[in-house]
Amino acid sequence: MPADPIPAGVGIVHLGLGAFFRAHGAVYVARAMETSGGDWGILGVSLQSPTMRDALAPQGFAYHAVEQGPEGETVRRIDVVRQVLVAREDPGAVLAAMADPAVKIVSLTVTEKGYCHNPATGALNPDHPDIAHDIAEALPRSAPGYLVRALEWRRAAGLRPFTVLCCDNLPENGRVVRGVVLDLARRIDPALADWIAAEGRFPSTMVDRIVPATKPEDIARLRAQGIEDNLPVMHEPFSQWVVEDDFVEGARPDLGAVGVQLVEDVTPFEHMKLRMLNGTHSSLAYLGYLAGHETISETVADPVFAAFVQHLWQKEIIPALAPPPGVDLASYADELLARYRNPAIRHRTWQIAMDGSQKLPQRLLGTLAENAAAGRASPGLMLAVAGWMRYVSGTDEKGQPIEVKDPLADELRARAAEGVEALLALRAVFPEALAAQIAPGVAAAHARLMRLGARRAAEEISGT
Ligand code: CS2
Repeated sequence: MPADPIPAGVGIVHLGLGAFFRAHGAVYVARAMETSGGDWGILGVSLQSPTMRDALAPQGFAYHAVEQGPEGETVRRIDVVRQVLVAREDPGAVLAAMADPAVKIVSLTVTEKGYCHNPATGALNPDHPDIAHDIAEALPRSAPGYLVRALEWRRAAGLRPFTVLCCDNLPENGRVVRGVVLDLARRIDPALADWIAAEGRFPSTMVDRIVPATKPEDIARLRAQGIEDNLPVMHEPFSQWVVEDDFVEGARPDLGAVGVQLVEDVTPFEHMKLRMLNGTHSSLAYLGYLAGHETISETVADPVFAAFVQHLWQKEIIPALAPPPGVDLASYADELLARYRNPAIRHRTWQIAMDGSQKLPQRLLGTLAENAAAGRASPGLMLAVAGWMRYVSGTDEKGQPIEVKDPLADELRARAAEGVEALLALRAVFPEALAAQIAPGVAAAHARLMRLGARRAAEEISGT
């Protein structure tokens, strides 16, 4: 079966080798190997583009992770990636690597849209063109397709499955991936689905580190210090990884030795992080962008938005959350604001604004639904949703075009032209009952936003 043996020492295949995993999971794995050993080298896979492989191959797949704190930078060389494959060029080689007996874990950061699911329900979208392809053809295109076909190879070879370790910002991410994989497997071979259901492991994880896209000036700054790197990663000092300790045969790096929190139930951590961090990140991204702010640190340096984000936490988000064991949510919010303020991190509002249709449900709409059920007002979250609606219309407050990146961008623009109701009728994002509940509030927030602009509308809410 496997045509080319994988490099020695590989124990993990990672799908979607982007900046985030290189600055987060890969750093933990490298430190765990330094501390406790083990064959946990990483074979990275890019599903589409050869950029990562072409940048890293000439430097033996090692790269630099640059910690950017308010007081300066610390550079660390990470040498844990052993090879990078480009799935589109050679899907068979990727399946062979995933089916190699040495591989115990397949981790993923393929972004929210990479799971080909319905963001509002979490279920597989069988009409997704890549999923339709992957049901019919043995060589897949989608991330769920790679997981299912590689598991099929392993079953045929009499191997145990690998652990699927999702590292994307989805609520109960392990359960979402398990559901998507089982649904796809059942459409291909029900016996395969039964085997995965019985033998497979899909621990949920909460991942956190702010990792803005690497800019040409970052590469030039390192070069000026004598460090040559085609594609380093920039990240903040903070890092957190909470993982459900549920791996096939218990096989994993010694993550506990390097600060990963291994827990039985990750759900309260995920809810806290997705709603408090990502929820306010998206709110600040849409409203901050519309107000003319380029980065998150610029946005919260504006006192109006600093007050607005604190209003969101204190009045609208924290009241709907159950804190994880041992966590004080008010202190967590203070820490988040300090992280957002870090001026060394230039995280563009435009970058975070991407793929809103895939992000809104878990970041904003869950809180909105719970507040509505509890009779709590959510004027700030309604304004954030209205900000997204104005953003996806493709025109900013000065009449300038916005480059909207979203898998549904065309549909969003068309609906935005029709108005708030047409956007609320998009069932991939807004469940019917929630849409009805929030319609008056979002319409009013949208009207204020159009009349006052994002900054003054935010100011009105937090009373600054
Ligand atoms: C951000 C996240 O781009 C985005 O949508 O909200 O990437 C965020 O920086 C990370 O989740 C932080 O852990």
